[in-house]
This record gives sequence, structure tokens and C-alpha cells, in this order.
Amino acid sequence: MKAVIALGANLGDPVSQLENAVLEITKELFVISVSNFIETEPIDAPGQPKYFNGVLIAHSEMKPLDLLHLLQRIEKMGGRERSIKNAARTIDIDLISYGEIFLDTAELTLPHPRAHLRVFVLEPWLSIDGDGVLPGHGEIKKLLAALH
Ligand code: PH2
Ligand code: MG
Ligand code: MG
Repeated sequence: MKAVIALGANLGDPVSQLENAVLEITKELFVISVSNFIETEPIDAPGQPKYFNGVLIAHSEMKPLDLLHLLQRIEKMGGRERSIKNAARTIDIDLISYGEIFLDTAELTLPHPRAHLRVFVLEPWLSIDGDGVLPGHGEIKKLLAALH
């Protein structure tokens, strides 16, 4: 199944932390494509340092929660601490979509409930997957155009 994974960081040395996370993901999943990292203004996080964001597409046959837990382990290796919502972070790894799976549990919602509104997800995603589709929302090129 195709897993679309978004990466973000705005503390420490964001680009090297993102590169490290990609390396760790590559050890565990069959990575198909990785976007460039783009500098973005923090959204819903006033006063924070700028983010660097990117998107990675991988193939996996893991169960969704197993994949989530794998990504959370990699976040921990990257020094991720969880305090308040949207706090600045050394690394954030979000599962955006996974095949055609729809899930709404306390631990994981698929597709990611805000991905269709986030330029910092859609833009790097579109750069590596021109025909990409966000299940339930449609073609990402249209979603991105609607935000501009
Ligand atoms: N992540 C957030 C909140 N705000 N803003 C940008 N630019 N990039 C992010 O990755 C981001 C954010 C919560 O996950
Ligand atoms: Mg996030
Ligand atoms: Mg997250």
C-alpha cells in the first residue's frame, strides 16, 4: 500500500533532523520518493521558528497502527517531546494517507484530518506525485489550487 508521510521540524537543526528521519524510515519501509524540504511559516503556532517541511512516499504492508508506532519510534529517536498541542518540535512525522484506508480512532485518523488544508503538506507532496489523490478529498493539485 502507498503511504504518504509528512515530515516537519522547527527546533534544533531542522534539515539534518529531517534527513535523519528519512534515513531511519528508509531502513524500515520501501521508500519510493522523497521531496525537497521547503521553509514554511508556522501555521496555528504563533511566534514559533520557521518550519522545514517535506513529504515522503513509501510502500508498506504493515497494519496502520503498526506503521504509526514505527513512525512514533523514529520521532522519539529524533528527540521529539510531546508537551502542548502544536508545540515547536525537533521532528514531526505524520501519516497523511495509507492506501484507501479510512480510520477514525483516538490514536489515528486516516486520512489526516487537516492535510487537505495544509499547503506545507500538499505542495511537497505534489512535487513528487503529480497525480496524487487524497482519499475522500480528491486530486491534490486541485486541493492546492483551492488554497492559493
Ligand atoms: N505542524 C503543525 C503546526 N503548524 N506549520 C508548518 N508550517 N509546518 C508544520 O509542519 C506544522 C505547522 C502541527 O503538526
Ligand atoms: Mg503535524
Ligand atoms: Mg504529528
